[in-house]
Order: sequence, then structure tokens, then C-alpha cells
Amino acid sequence: MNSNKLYINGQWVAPIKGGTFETINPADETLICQVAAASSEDIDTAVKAARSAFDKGHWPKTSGAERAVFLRKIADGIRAQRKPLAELEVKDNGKPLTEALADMDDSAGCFDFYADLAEKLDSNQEYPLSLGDTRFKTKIRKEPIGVAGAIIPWNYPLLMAAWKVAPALAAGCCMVLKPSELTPLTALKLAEIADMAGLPAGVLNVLTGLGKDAGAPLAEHPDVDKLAFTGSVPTGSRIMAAAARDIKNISLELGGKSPFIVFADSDIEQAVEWVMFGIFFNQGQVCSATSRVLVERPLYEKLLACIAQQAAKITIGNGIQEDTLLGPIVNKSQYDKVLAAIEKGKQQNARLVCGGKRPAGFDKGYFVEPTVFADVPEDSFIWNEEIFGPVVAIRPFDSEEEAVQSANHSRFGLGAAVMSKDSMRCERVARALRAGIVWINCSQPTFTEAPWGGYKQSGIGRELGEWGLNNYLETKQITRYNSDEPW
Ligand code: TXE
Repeated sequence: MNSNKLYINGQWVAPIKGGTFETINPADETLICQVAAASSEDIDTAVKAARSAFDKGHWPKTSGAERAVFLRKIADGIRAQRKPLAELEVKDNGKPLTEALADMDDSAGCFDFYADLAEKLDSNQEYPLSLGDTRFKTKIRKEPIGVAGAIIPWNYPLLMAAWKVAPALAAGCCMVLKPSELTPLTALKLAEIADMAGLPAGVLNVLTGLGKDAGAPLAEHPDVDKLAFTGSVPTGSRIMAAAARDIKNISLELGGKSPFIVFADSDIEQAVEWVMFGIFFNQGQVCSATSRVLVERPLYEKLLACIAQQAAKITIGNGIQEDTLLGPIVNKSQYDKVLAAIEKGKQQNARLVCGGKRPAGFDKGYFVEPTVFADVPEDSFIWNEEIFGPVVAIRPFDSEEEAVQSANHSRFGLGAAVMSKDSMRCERVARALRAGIVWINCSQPTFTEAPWGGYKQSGIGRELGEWGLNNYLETKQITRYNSDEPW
């Protein structure tokens, strides 16, 4: 594959300064390959290519139906390479193969979904607006925002690319995509697939590189009209500051510390299943992971015992092995961060129920046991900070009011979940939770049709669904004086 090249203006080119970085398999710590490291000069070339494709090219003037053809070809291209792409994702990221396969399906589905929305845009791109003053006639028109820069993380490498590339292309924008340096490989494959789909030169550019050398120049580039970012709060804050200089449109999807409130009337098997899925899926490296669990006291000890019992049964291993349910953490630095958080949990008097270390028998790879902490103090590090690993913090509660208050006591507001057999109570709690996504009697299911994004420091704006498309559209009013009377 073209791992030592950048995809700029429809060509695979070597980085101007010739830089490279390594990408490592987190399951065995071996080198997968050297990858091209873009510098600000490469970013500048790519932004200019995207600018020219947008300003002088045909792409923004195509109909949604024409763009939909390319989007569907990309979806088909992903499906045609489903297994090898998923295996590449496992190598680069560590996640279990079954989860990577699901990511490939979701990525292809995302391109198909935005192909449909691109077609629908043709019929509602312009619509009349009635005014009180009938001497004027106004129509509203949706237009692509221009050149979009996308900076994405490593937890869902191809899927996060799809969430940004698909709506941007559907809207008629041109894009420069920078994947995470921890997992750059499937984004390069996406560039190959887009190229094979015949996407016009400059419409999509994919540049691998480090955050400071490639991400920052993209965020700061004056010719970028819109920035779409998913990642950490500190980097999101830097990107917002860079965007502020030129008043760029931004959408940010940042971290979370999502609560899961389990009432005592819940079915215990269901509760165990969803609590575990909510935190151990993708090794807990999920922005919406329900990493804070509040359990009504009568169910508390029983639920803890069941979770500990089930956690011990989770098969840990290299994601490529078919029976693996929990793979390694993405890299050494994230692994160290997770283990340091576990130590803080112990120091700050949380009760370690199970896990808490590298599993026995693993000399290589960044593996961490599924870890459960109970009686977690409300002011402790592990109750408040995103750990981004298979570590769940659990506390008891005695009243609905207390649970909601504790759930909302966070600087984050991405996801939240509530479980009870009382549907009125679930509805009441769902409304009271300050989060962009609330799950009732489940945790984490994500749908391309539904808006995704957070309150508070979890971000700005919404991806997916029609909201995702609107991220890449401007709204214009065209007003005409429609009277013979002198004004
Ligand atoms: O994130 P960064 P990291 C959280 C999670 C994790 C922590 C750190 O808590 O432990 O973030 O992860 C690019 N200008 N999330 O260090 O730095 C970088 O190259 C422009 C939550 O990996 O935010 C990568 O492409 N770009 C999250 C992207 O930003 C810069 C998923 C994300 O990296 C840059 C991942 C800069 N100055 C981590 N510095 C979620 N919300 O899902 C870095 N980048």
C-alpha cells in the first residue's frame, strides 16, 4: 500500500521534507510499516489543491445525484475489501476483528446514507420563504461551505473518516483529511478507494502526519473554511483557538465521562450486559463509553458481583484471533495513561473489585484487564476524568434526584444511559440528563440517522444524520424586490 506517500490532488506523492513515522501493532509491539509524515508545506499544497477543486472545479456545481454516484462507489469499494480492511484496522488499532468488521460495515453504510441525503438535497436545496413585506420575494439556498479540514482520532480510524468525508462530499465540499498518527493505514486505503471510484482530483486529499506538524498547520490554514475534529479536549481547544483567528466554522467531538444510572428494578442480566458493553467495547476507548455507573443501592453489591464474574470470563488477546473479546490499548502512551489512572483509583480509596493490571501471560502488547472499581469517591480522578480504557467506576445511590445530580456533575456531556422497568421514570431521567445522547435500557448503540455530539466540554455541533450534512452547508437568502412601486 501507499503508506510512504500522501494523497494530494489525485496523486500519490512523497512528503516534501521526506519525513516518516512508525506505526506499531499494539498486540505485539512490532513495526507494521513506516508512514509518510506530512509537514506544513504538504498541508499547504493539499489545501491549495482542495481550494482549486472547489473554486475552479466542477465538484461544488454537480448535482447531489451526481455526487451520490461517487459516494456509493466508495461504499461499494469498502465492502469489496471488507475483510482485508478490517484486518488492517486490527493490526493498526488492536480492536477485535468482529468489531473491526462491524466498523467497515458502518463506514460503508455511512457513505450510502450520505449518498441518499445528497440526492435529497437536490429537491430541497432551494425553497421559498414567505415574508411579511410582500414587495420582496425571498428564497433560501443551501450551498457547500467550501474547503473542509478533518482531523480524526485512532479509536475508530476508518469510521471516523467516514463520518466526516461522506457528509462533506455529499454537501459538495472538498476536503483535506488528516488521520491519527497512531492508526493512519485505513485512511490511506480510503484514499485508494476514492481514487478508484474516480473522484475528481483535489476533492479528497489524505495526509498522514503528526498532530503538531500536520494537524496544527491544517487547523491554522487560512484557506480552510471549516474544521471538523474528533479527539481530546486540549487538542480541541487548540483547534478552536486556531479557528478563531480566521473565524472558521468548526465542529468538535471531544471527550466524555458518560454516566449510566441503573435503578434497582432493572433486569440484572440486562444491566450486567449493557454496563459491560458500555465500558469494555473497543477496550473502553470510546468517547461515549459509560465509564461512570450509578447503581441504586438494593442492586449494588449483587450487580458488582455479577460484573466481576462476567469480566473474568472476557477473552483477552490479539484482536485477529477469532475468540478475542478484548484487545490491547492502542499504544504505549495510552496504556501507561490507563495504568496510571488505575493507580490513582487505588490511591484515592476506590475499591478495586477486579482487574487492575496487565493480564498474566502477556509479555508483549498493551493489554489491560477489564477493571472494575466500586465505592468510587465523587471527587476522585477516576470518577471525573476520561480514562479511555477498560476501567469502570461504580457508585451506589439512594434516590432518583441524587442519581441525576451526580450524573450531571461533570464537565462532559456526551452520552448518558438509564435503566429501569419504569418507562415514565426513564423518560423523566432522560430529559433531566445534560448530554447529547441518552440511551434508555441500553448503552452505546449508534445510528447513522441520529445526531451525535455533546453538551458542555464534549464538543460543539452534531455529526451524523441531516445534522452531519448541515455541518458542511452554508445557508444563503436570496431576496428580490418584486414590485413596480418605487422603493
Ligand atoms: O488525542 P488528540 P490523543 C481522548 C482520550 C485520549 C486522549 C488523548 O481521552 O486518552 O484524548 O488522545 C491530532 N493541532 N480521545 O493524544 O491529541 C492528532 O494527530 C491539530 C477522545 O490521541 O486529540 C490526531 O489526529 N491536530 C477521542 C487527533 O488530533 C492535532 C478519541 C486526535 O489526537 C494537534 C481519541 C494539534 N496541535 C482520544 N495535536 C474521542 N472524542 O473520541 C494532535 N492533533
